[in-house]
Amino acid sequence: MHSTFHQEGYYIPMVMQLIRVRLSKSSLFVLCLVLALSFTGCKYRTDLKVSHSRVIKLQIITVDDSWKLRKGEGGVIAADVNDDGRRDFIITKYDNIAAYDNSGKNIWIKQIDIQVSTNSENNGLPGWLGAGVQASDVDADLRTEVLFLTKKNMLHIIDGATGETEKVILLQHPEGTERWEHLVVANFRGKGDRDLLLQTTNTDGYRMGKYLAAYAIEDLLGRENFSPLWTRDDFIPCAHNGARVADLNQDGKDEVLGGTIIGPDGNILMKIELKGHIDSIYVSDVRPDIPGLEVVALEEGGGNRIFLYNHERLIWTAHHEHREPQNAAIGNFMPESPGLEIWCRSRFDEHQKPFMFDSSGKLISAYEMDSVAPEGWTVKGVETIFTVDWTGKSKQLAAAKERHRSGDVAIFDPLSGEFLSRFNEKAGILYVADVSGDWREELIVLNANELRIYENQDSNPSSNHHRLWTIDHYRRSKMTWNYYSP
Ligand SMILES: [Ca+2]
Ligand SMILES: [Ca+2]
Ligand SMILES: [Ca+2]
Ligand SMILES: [Ca+2]
Repeated sequence: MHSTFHQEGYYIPMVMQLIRVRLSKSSLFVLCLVLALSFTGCKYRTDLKVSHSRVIKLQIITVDDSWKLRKGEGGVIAADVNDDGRRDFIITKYDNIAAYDNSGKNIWIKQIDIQVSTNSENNGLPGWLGAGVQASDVDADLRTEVLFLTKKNMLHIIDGATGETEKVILLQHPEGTERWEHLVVANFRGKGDRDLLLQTTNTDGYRMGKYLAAYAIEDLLGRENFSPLWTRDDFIPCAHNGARVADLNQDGKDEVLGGTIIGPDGNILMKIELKGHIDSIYVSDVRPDIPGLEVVALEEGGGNRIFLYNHERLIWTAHHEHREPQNAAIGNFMPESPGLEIWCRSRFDEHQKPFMFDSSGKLISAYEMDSVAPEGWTVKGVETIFTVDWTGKSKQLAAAKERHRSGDVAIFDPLSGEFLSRFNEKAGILYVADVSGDWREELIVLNANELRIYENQDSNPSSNHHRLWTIDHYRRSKMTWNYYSP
């Protein structure tokens, strides 16, 4: 139990509990009973029918619950806010942003009109569950800054460790837009995290984030009349989430990822021929035999195709009976097959029929969710599907929550659909990242006013593996995700 904190006039009760749960097949019943007794107050129980993860640690961080809740508005990211080498948590909601350290202690909390939204096509970016926040050392003083936009079109840069405001900058936004709506710390000049990408949507009609502007952060910090490095008003974005950036060609500078790939100097490098719009977009080294990273985009409408491409060419397109892929998980789900596999959830509102392609675009798996989901799982299937390094083995798995309800969370094998672990939850938000530091990833669940972190304590078969945070596109993806593109 932590003490209480006073900050900015708020009184914030903090509770942090650490519970170790040991589960084995033989003692499952006894331990469920123990768990049920331990959690009488919050009616908590966990079920694992699994050999993958017999030992789970659950950390519960109680977050400020005085916030106004607007479903889907705001999100969660992990970042080392206070520079102690451990990942902390930033939670955003309507009119609020708060940071909790790795142990669960509140670092700071602010009531401010942060730019978060629900569906971007009606309300602008960052879209459902988009956190609308970035964290990095953007001025090279070896301290992390936290950056976010407000509804009054201000860019706030605050000191991560203290929450003190370093700079508030009024931005100019393009004609026909309401304000800048999405921000991504980027490296466009090869100087590291010293640049900022801004994105926004057209105010009228179906809102699409076609407006981009890139700034050098030192210009924003130091000049009265700063001008952008470049701007564009013709970016082809994913329809439902903000732009992502990654160094596709590994030349030390970031590209901006969408239906168009924009180079670090603002020029269009590549454009895919969409008939519909992009529902979901990802970046990874899907094809290790091709230099650099590849982008996966899922099309809604047109041919309902999956596109694999990079900064210079289309590698392939594929479809499964022209069924809408809608959401995906990209990972090493079949280690014996070269490269990464692409799992697609399918559109069906009920009775989803997922399918999977190998890295050459060949269909390798298709099944019905109803035949693999455990008893009582919603017929609406899964959502917020993250690839997860849970076991420490080369085969990756996927984590997701029950769709369209604050429900359970599960880890499943995308190849077979087998549900390996199910966690009894009321998950409003699911997020996956390595926050424990053993390189494997944890499941981070926002359940009402509790942030619940599930960690696999089973033996780690590759304990010398590099930390995932050292991979630039992992770090950027984990700061820039939303519901459609975890
Ligand atoms: Ca930290
Ligand atoms: Ca700094
Ligand atoms: Ca590059
Ligand atoms: Ca590659």
